[in-house]
Amino acid sequence: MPDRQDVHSLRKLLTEHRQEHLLAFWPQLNPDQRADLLAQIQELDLAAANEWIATLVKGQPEAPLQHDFEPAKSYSPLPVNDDLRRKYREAINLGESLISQGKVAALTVAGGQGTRLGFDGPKGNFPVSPIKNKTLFRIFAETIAAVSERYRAVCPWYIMTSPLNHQQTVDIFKTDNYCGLNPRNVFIFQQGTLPNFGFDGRILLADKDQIARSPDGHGGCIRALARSGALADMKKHGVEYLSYWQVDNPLVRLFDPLFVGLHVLDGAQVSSKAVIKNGPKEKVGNFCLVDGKVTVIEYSDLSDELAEKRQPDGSLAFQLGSIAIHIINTGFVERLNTKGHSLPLHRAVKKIPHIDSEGNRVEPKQPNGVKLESFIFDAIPLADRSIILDIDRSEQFAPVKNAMGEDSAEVTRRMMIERAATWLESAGVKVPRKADGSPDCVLEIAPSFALDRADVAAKKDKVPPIKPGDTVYLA
Ligand code: UD2
Repeated sequence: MPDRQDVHSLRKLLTEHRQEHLLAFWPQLNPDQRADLLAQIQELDLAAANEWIATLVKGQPEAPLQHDFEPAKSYSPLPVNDDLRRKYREAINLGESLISQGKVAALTVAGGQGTRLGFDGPKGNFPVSPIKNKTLFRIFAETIAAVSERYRAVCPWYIMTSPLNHQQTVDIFKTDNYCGLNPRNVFIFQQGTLPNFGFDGRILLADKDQIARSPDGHGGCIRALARSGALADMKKHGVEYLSYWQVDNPLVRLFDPLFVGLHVLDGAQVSSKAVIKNGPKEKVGNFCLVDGKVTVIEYSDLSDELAEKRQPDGSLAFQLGSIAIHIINTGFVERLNTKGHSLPLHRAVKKIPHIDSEGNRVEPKQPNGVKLESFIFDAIPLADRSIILDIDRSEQFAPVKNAMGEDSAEVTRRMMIERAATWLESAGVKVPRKADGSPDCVLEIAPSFALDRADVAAKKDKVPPIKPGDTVYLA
């Protein structure tokens, strides 16, 4: 039970920071609610909040640095000369060796709300595979199991959730028996949250005893990895590299030896996969060099002029799109934490449910405030070195983001079927196709059957003949 003095000094402090309204309903709260609210207020960093209010809530953030600003360079999907052929071979060998030694772990960020998809519950539980309706989590789990089997290695999986979906995520894994993985190798941890602000700089109340808060962005994983004990767990198990991806992409190639190997050979601390953008305005970050450092500039921050700029061959000047697939050194995560480096915050103007000064619930129809979040790609320029590997989109990137249209589950399923078809065709299997070129069958390849084309080629004899209209599941 908080004593009077505590409350008095807190009220004084809040008044100095123009946040005294957080105690407006104090007389109506019971002792538990009071203790809870007090703890929430004590956790606030009011000095930092003042700065955020000035620079991000009331003020407009600065435009990204424009001087010495040019497109970044990348490794191409396939080596283009003998030197690179040698280097790619060396990288694959090194990557395979590191994975076999258990030095690489998986890290999924899954703390987002998935509002655009309109799916109730953690997005990882969204059923997406074309025949078996496997969830995203299950596809990743089966992939990790297959990688672990291929390299005879322990491949731990760290999953970041947020208070919005943590318990549900844990329950899903328990109910699904960790999708066949050893629970000891699945570490589910929560990211932090940040308070939400009205446009006037006041922190919003979600209820009389609750400060409105939201997850601190996928960049929050840097701090959450340390705070949750995940980093210590990695250290204990000798993990040195994290294969990072977002929960929405079922085509992701986890534990990619080429990517791991190039990253390590080049002495990088954070590296990224990229796709060639499908147009100047595709909603992905742009890989740029700012003052010689690889930096991601969000699509909304790249001027139209630069977005449209072309090279002499007609291709986009800023063509490397960020798809949020990275290799991150655990030592780098540790360094960022010990140096107290926090990633910069970005503002997102949102409709934020809250209570008004009378205590009435408000469900705003128009944006009414600002949420703050940090982005993992802001860690890239903090690294001494960073490489980019350009990959073939149809092989590795098909995010489920929207209920309909672009990046919808329907498009993702189509891409999963198409990838299965090309893997089978490259192994010499005949796949029936329609007049428009799309597969005239529904195909699903389980990770236990194949992780890549080479696996399909090796198991070609196990594939039954495929007739038009067939449904073929290979496991
Ligand atoms: C992200 C990238 C975009 C591109 C695209 C590729 C940003 C700002 N943009 O766009 O450049 O790479 O992905 O698909 O990142 N998440 C958390 N905690 C949070 C917020 C998000 O774990 O507090 C996770 C979320 O669960 C998801 C991922 O981060 O796995 C991406 O979040 P998003 O859907 O908000 O990102 P998006 O699609 O706007």
